[in-house]
Amino acid sequence: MSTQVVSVSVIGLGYIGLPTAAAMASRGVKVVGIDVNQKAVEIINQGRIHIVEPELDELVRHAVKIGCLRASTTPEKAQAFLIAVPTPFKGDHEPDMSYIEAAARSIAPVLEKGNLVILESTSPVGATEQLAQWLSDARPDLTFPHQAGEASDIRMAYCPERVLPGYVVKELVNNDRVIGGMTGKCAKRAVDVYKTFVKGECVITDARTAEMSKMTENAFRDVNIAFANELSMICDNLAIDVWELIALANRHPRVNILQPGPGVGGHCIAVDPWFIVSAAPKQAKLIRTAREVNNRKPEFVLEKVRAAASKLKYPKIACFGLAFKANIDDLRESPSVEIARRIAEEMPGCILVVEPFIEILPEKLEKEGNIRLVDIPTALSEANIVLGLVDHNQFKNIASTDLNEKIVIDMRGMWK
Ligand code: SAJ
Repeated sequence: MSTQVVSVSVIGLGYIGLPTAAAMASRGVKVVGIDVNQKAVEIINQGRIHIVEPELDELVRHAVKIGCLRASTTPEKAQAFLIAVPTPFKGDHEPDMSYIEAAARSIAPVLEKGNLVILESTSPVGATEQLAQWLSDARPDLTFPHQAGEASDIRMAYCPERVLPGYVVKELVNNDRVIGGMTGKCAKRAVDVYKTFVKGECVITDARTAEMSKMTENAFRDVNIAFANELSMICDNLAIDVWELIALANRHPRVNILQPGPGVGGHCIAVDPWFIVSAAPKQAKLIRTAREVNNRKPEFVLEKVRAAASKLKYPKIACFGLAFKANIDDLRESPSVEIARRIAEEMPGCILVVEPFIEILPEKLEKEGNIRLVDIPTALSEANIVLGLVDHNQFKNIASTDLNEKIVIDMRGMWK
């Protein structure tokens, strides 16, 4: 029988925590979001948002207005706790679990018998067991599933998200969810929480398989993008148009090659496969190589830019796009930002940047001191080398006649 979910505390109000909190709250669950960022807490309590994600502003505004969502910097009692904090990797590609550990320490004092703790952050296999250990270290008066199994006071589960930035509000509701309980009862309690707002199927498994499934999904994508990126470098060498080649090959009923680009960015695909590599270095050969191929792509782009610049007396390079993918403002781990920075470093005074989704340059580029953020017409009138890095809609609409006189290096196949 399902338990009615009345109150949930979401720890971490970022790109995943905030939409999840708002989605549950909009269905009448009393949600308290906890974040260490005081400014974000204030903004959310005003019914506004501190990140850019389509439709999220309206969802949060509504949830706060009906009195079901509020934010705080201090954890408080709830029926269920959902942890959605970042898991970056450390210098050696080992997952950095310090945010999860800090979240555990912060909720431990308010935990009560009967509570459910869900981990959503992308995590290595074994992370949920580790979280249970941290919580039990802090609360020896309570029992946890790794000690007491189905008889434990606290239920624990790992439930990864798989939403696509830019479509988070829709995908949160419609995607199927993997629900990995540390025991069967743990999984069932977690399904009750997700069923308050998820229309997709909630598929039950154990916590370790659920942890691995999240990393597997992103590694699958990384390997496939690496295949496209490797093809693009092979085709460059053989003077074949890779975009045409992929379109032709994809006419095969069982072939579906992804698109090459300047590299892989974002906070997920460029990060998560390393967790598999660091857990199983001997076996994860293909996954490691894919990461290396994708990481090398910006250097390939730079080689193209250097070759073009060497042909001109006064090269002026316009980089089109900084975001990690099309039609979003997110610059995290973006290969385009690194490419622009390297051009500014190697060819001072020669670089313009066009990024319609931002108003000021990120600190990393501002620091260079010689990069100008300009609009499309300015870039087209001043530059003699045009470098296409992100296929934003605004860029796809540039007329081919505007590019006639330029050296065009198109990493997204948008100006064919
Ligand atoms: N990219 C290419 N070629 C392609 C597709 C993507 O170069 O054909 C590049 C993009 O430009 C970008 C990067 O890959 O730099 C990642 O973009 P993406 O759209 O594939 O994925 P993300 O990082 O925005 O979101 C991913 C999604 N994972 C999968 O598709 C397996 C999303 O469902 C996950 O929820 C998210 O990671 C996450 O949080 O892990």
